[in-house]
Amino acid sequence: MELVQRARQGDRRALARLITLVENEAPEAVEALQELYLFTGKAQVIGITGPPGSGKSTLTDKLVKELRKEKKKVAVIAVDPTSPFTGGAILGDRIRMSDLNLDEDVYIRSMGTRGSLGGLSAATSAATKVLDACDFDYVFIETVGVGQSEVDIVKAADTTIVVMVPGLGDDIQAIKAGILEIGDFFVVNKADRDGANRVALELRMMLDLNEQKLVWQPPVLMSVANQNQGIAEIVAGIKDHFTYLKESGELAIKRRERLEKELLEIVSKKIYRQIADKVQREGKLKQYLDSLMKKETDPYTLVKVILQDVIKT
Ligand SMILES: Nc1nc2c(ncn2[C@@H]2O[C@H](COP(=O)(O)OP(=O)(O)OP(=O)(O)O)[C@@H](O)[C@H]2O)c(=O)[nH]1
Ligand SMILES: [Mg+2]
Repeated sequence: MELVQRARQGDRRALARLITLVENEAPEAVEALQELYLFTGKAQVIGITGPPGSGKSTLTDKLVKELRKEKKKVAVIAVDPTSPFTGGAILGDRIRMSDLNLDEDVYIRSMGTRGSLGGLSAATSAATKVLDACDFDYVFIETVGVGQSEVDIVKAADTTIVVMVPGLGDDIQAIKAGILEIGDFFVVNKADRDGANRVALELRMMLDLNEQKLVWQPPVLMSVANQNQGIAEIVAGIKDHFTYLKESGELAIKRRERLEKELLEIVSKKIYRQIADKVQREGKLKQYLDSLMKKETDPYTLVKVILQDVIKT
């Protein structure tokens, strides 16, 4: 596919079009993803999540710049599950990272809700695949919040960073247990403010209670992102974690599990489409519904009939 070739050669407009294609599950997306699959698996995907305004974008911007010193190719997907595609927060991200947009080897993409949250995490993971296959060394996924929805989005990541800040009120109490489990490390940003040490200490204590069974001990780091403090340490931590994942075999396990889920999802979508198409094409759906309404049969019996019908053909 020409678009895939152009994107892989570094044509940014082709890359943008390719991502749009797979995000929207356009008909050509399958062909594109078929070709891209071979090239995936090299990038480290990093999820960055945390409360609104905690400094995730500022931090991401600085991490990208640090990695650019080593000439790494870096992509950022800024996800905002709460705002529509043209949301204000997203515009803010664009402005804050605008100087990075001029860099040929940095690619930034914003994403907002598209109907459902499930749709958003699917779009994020599709975009991640494209970027990985186009030889980006690092793909950051920034997503606001600390709830279940963010946890789902972050599942596409190899490494998850949870950003906290002092002054959230009942800070740590407000953190759900889930967030402790998804963090591969924690960054207490805005360490120029009072209470950062306490937040870090409390996090450490909660993690200690949690981690007896873990091989990887999630580090708690501090940063002042807007002053570029603590950034090199976080980059080192990101790399350490990837090394750990590879050497322990955990990366292979994670990726295998993800593939299993994906494969079964593709199969079930495909089967569903085939059956639904067939039932509708032959005008049988109306017939089936009529007999259901008349209580001539029940849905479970009908499902058997439908499946047998599909197997026959
Ligand atoms: N004092 C202080 N301010 C910071 C620090 N890091 C970021 N900020 C400021 O905090 C504000 C929010 O930063 P963002 O990077 O937009 O935070 P965010 O988490 O991406 O925000 P959302 O995406 O809207 O959730 C900005 O005004 C930053 O300049 C820090 O370490 N210390
Ligand atoms: Mg942001």
